[in-house]
Amino acid sequence: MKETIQLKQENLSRFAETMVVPTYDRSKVKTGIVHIGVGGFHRSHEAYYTNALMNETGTLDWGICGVGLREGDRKMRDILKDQDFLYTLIVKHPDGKVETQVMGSIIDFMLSVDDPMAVIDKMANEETKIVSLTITEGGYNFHPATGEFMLDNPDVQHDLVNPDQPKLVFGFLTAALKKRRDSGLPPFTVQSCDNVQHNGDMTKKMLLAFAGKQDPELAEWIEAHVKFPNAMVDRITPVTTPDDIELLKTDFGILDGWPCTCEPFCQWVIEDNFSNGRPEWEAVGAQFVLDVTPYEKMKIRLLNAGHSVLGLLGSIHGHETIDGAVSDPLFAKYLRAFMDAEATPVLDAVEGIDLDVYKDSLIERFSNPSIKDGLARICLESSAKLPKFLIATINENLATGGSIKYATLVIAAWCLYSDKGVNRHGDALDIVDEMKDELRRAAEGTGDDALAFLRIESLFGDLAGNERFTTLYTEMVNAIYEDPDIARLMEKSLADI
Ligand code: CS2
Repeated sequence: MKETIQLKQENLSRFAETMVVPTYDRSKVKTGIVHIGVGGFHRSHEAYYTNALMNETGTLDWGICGVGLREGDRKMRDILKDQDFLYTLIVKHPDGKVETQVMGSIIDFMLSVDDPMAVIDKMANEETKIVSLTITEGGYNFHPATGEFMLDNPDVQHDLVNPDQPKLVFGFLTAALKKRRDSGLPPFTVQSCDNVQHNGDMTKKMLLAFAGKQDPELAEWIEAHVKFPNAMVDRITPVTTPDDIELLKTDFGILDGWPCTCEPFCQWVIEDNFSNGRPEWEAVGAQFVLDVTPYEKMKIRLLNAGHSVLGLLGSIHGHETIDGAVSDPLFAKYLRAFMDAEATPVLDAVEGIDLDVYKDSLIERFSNPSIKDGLARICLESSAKLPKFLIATINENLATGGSIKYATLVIAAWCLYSDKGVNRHGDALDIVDEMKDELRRAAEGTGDDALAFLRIESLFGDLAGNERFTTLYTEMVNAIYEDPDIARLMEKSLADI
């Protein structure tokens, strides 16, 4: 049996023969970036680009200090700390080929629940030039239907009166920016890496709403000086499994407590709009552009929405993974029909991108049998995702008279999924959603009032008042409650002219 070695800085040279490891001197790396939300995606994307930049150009100014805002981040912090913040990136190709590489760009990790002031100080440190975020769609605290900051969130109320002990991201950013302003330092850039359309503009709007309540003068300074680049981020990153840990052990002799797996494809399109310098990520494949709007809309409305279409319909049908769902010819056909007939007509042209080729490439990526992206991950926090991924497309098609049937069936399926929590065979589904109880309560009313689910105004806006939508939805939701054989309804939608 192969000897197994713990992943750690002092052991790095022992891996160098079997695997690509950082070639830069990690002890000399400065913390240019403080990143909030170190999960799989940050580790396969921003940390990956930054590691590549340090390896290829030798620049050492942009090391990353991770920050976890929740108690739930402790496990990742503890595991990474034990291995000097090193981790293995396992890139899985469709033909079964596996590429592994040790990432060294994260050089520290703090938990704000242990010491919020230390996190504020780190952000306020002169060396920090960027505070980047992957806090998920829900972390931005905007009202899904109106897009306004939700001041009544109890944690926001807490943060407004406890500037030194914040819980949420906006409290930390405000406190750190205040420190910088008061000590005459230039502000950091606030860089969102989440799948939110206009993620930079949205972050700015939310931060200004919070800071404006706490310290209006500071809010004016933030508005005038802090930059919030918009960006489109993309790399499919499934949840790490025990098999991934085992693979490293048996095939490579590495003990890594929390590796990160992802697909080979990787894209980052960033608006070149920074307050205080930036890494040359373009040297390692990122694109800097003047306007990312068309890219982000294309990605969210095709890739992320496509995932949700497969995720919700597939969960009810009994599929477990994206590749499993898309290898089912009916699901593949349905996905393409949704993309062609509903998502594409409301997209803007993207210079240099052929949308048909883009859609083909998405289906190819979804088909990667090595990725095994679980539908449970895709359906996680659907209430924070669907308003922007899917409901926005329905609304735009309602305005133009375009097709809505494919997306409407997904909403009807979401109602059944939220109500019953089982697939069509009666097996329990693992539903994780901040709004889980509210969704279930509303969905439960469907028997008496077919539109009960749609009456959650914060998600659906005034869709319950749109006759064209409600007629179709009522027909579909009644049919699905009568018989949850979703395939039959998908076939019917595909057959209807
Ligand atoms: C997924 C995304 O969370 C989701 O619903 O669609 O995590 C998706 O895999 C990434 O955005 C890919 O870039």
